[in-house]
Amino acid sequence: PGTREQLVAKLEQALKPHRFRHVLRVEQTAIQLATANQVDVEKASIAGLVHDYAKQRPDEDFIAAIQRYHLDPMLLDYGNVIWHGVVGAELIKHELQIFDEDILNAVRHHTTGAVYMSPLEQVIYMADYIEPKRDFPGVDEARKVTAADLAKGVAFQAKQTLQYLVTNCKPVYPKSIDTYNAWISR
Ligand code: DGI
Ligand code: FE
Ligand code: FE
Ligand code: FE
Repeated sequence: PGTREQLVAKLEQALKPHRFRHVLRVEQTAIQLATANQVDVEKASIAGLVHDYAKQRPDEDFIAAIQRYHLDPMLLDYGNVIWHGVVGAELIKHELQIFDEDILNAVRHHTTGAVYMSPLEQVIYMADYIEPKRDFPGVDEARKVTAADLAKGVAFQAKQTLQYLVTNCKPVYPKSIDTYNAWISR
């Protein structure tokens, strides 16, 4: 994988400037959450940097990867919003040579969450949601809840996201519902 500087350079190439700056903010937020929750800070940095690596890839790249890596064909019913994490992790593994499964799972689950999330996965899921430039109703509450209790932050995001999706008539990826059910009682 090389040094952080080499990784940052690859991300700057792969992403538009606004998305690249988001990624740097997620990295910093992830480092803070990792420090507060006894999570490996270097893994948090790498996962924060790469979590949206595939966000700006064309649909054809994801469709090809779903076939090449034998991922669930049900994924074809969704789009970039779901693919850039779940399928993006495979692109990261093969193109950036990052093989740490905890980091790859943090990427896979950063949009929808998952029933089981390691502390690193929770850190990335929350850092993406509350990085300093995020500005949506409830984000300050999300920051407070997450600072007090990381798992409660996960539950908060799962509930808010599901509510947002239903209110706006967006299709809900089954894993998003599983995440809600698994975390809401925490
Ligand atoms: O890539 P980012 O914008 O930084 O953040 P993200 O990957 O967490 O994506 C957030 C968006 O994903 C947000 O607008 C809600 C949407 N989303 C999350 N779960 C689902 C979903 N969209 C659909 N259609 N279905 C889902 O289950
Ligand atoms: Fe994302
Ligand atoms: Fe997110
Ligand atoms: Fe993101």
